[in-house]
Amino acid sequence: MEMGILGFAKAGKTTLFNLLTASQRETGKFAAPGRANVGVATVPDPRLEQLRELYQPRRYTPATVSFVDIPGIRIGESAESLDLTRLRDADALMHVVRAFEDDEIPHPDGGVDPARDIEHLDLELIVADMDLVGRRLERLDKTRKRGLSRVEEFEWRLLAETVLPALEDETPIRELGLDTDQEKRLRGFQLLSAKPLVIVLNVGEDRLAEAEPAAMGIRDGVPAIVVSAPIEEEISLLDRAEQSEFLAELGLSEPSVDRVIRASYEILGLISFFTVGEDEVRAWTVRRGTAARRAAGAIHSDLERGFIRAEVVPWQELIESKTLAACRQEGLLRLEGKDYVTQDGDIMHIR
Ligand SMILES: Nc1nc2c(ncn2[C@@H]2O[C@H](COP(=O)(O)OP(=O)(O)OP(=O)(O)O)[C@@H](O)[C@H]2O)c(=O)[nH]1
Ligand SMILES: [Mg+2]
Repeated sequence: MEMGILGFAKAGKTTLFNLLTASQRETGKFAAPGRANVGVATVPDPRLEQLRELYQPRRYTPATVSFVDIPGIRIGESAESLDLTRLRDADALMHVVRAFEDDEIPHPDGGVDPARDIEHLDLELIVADMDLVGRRLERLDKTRKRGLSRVEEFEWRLLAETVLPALEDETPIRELGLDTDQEKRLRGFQLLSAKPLVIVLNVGEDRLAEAEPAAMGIRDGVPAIVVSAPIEEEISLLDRAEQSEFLAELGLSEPSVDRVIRASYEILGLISFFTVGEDEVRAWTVRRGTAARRAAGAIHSDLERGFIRAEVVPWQELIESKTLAACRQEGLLRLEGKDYVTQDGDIMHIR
């Protein structure tokens, strides 16, 4: 699962990408078109850290999430821009919005205006989708004269009667509440406005506390997170004790990049289950709603094939009881079959 970072030029996308993925890609230059940065972020998880303390394992393996960072898109050029193509493979999108003032770094579109950029980017995604849907409809219209198959007819109706009118009305597809069949039909087109979206406002150091995403015309259902890239950079250089002190001074309970990573994980529809032992304490990533047997496949395909039952206990109960044996004795360890829906924070032992 991959999160696509996009936005207009000089918003701080690559700076944020570096912080998220502990990379050192070049920032500040106009990134060459077509060049994308790809990296992996560790998902911070206090639950897993508590389990590490309990087990003191030889190996500790948190969940990860992938990010791809593309050069800033140019207003009005989305449909032709090669770089947007790179985002079609992403499972969700993150719009990094410039909200910091800096005279040395000119905003490519005049003054700094987050609300305008948010509206423009929503529109760029819609225009790119309209282009694609329009071309597909043209082709279907031609075939239509000879008669469409049932599947093609379903697709034609969906595109012509639901999707295109919505886009023309400037409504992103993610807001249409499509049913599973419709979503499946559209999946192949990888429409950008259909992907879940998170907004990250990159504000100046002095404005971290007072930034107000609510006033910025962010569409309903789109989560927004405020970060300040320079502050996050400073935080990342401190050791843990200094970090918490510094964060407390800023009135934050954790680094904002941690929240960005977690929000990404969440919007991708991912949850973690854990396996524990002296050898390894580890988080495994599955989609929300995954049945136990499929979840076992995340660990190893043999476990999926040979799945009989899973022993399951919520992580808090293991922390309280200290050992799986104690959980078993207290009757907290449940035996679940292949159709059990894996819950976020489950400790699983597959048999
Ligand atoms: N003052 C200030 N400068 C920032 C902040 N965030 C990023 N910058 C600077 O802004 C410049 C552009 O940052 P990048 O991360 O390269 O921006 P980008 O969005 O990746 O730009 P493109 O890839 O060209 O679209 C760099 O010089 C950063 O150091 C911020 O919060 N405050
Ligand atoms: Mg960049």
